[in-house]
Amino acid sequence: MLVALTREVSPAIDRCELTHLERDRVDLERARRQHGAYELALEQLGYRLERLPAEPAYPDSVFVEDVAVVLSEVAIITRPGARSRRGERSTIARALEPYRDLAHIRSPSVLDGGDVLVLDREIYVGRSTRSNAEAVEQLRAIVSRFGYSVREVGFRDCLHLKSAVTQVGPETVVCNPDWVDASSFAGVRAIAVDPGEPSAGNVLLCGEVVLTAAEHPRTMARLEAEGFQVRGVAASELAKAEGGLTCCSLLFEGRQES
Ligand code: CIR
Repeated sequence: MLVALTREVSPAIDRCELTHLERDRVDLERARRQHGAYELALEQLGYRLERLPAEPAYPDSVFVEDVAVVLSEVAIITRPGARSRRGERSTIARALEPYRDLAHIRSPSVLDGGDVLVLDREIYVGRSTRSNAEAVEQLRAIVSRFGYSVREVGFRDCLHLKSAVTQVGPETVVCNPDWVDASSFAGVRAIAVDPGEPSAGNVLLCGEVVLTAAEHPRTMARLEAEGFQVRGVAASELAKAEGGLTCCSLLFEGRQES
């Protein structure tokens, strides 16, 4: 059973953290509608939705990806780089506990899940305002026993590593070459975003289907031309909060601990 863990958009989303964007009012109702359509798409793609209630005290709590990294062997609860987001962890940990052993990133480390790109047994961590070198070490100590390698990757001009690059298929990523150097990913083919769609490097791979933001039609066409099955969902409101498609869910195989 595949699970998609999501959380409703917080009524306080207008007070979200912003790093690279100017504040632009988020229409809460529209954000909720778009988020609901995203959840529906995940259900139609075979995921059982586990939806946490909105957290009025945590403006960015819809972006559940940043708070955990779920591998098949273990779920790592992160220590988000933004202080305002650290209170999001307890509810995510509780939701993941039935499915995985939990490990925790501890102070002085900070890590946002948006900086963690897992490609098979290689885990790439973007060094950012949200994720530091100590976190790379802690993550390595947690996952190396399961056969994962952890590598640090540089990037620029966007919030998270996965704002710039995400997986679209076996050994293939889509990326914005202005934000990340694709040669950082050994043995991986990189498809560049359309230059007019700088944020299009954040897509969500759901089995064989690549979920993309409908606002990026030219990159969608590029991916289709490369033979990928692509589905678009509107994601413009949460993009004002610097969130993309990966940010709004944690996807995993939902075997229960016995
Ligand atoms: C933040 O700055 O933390 C939120 N406003 C956006 C987080 C987006 N998450 C992600 O890219 N993984």
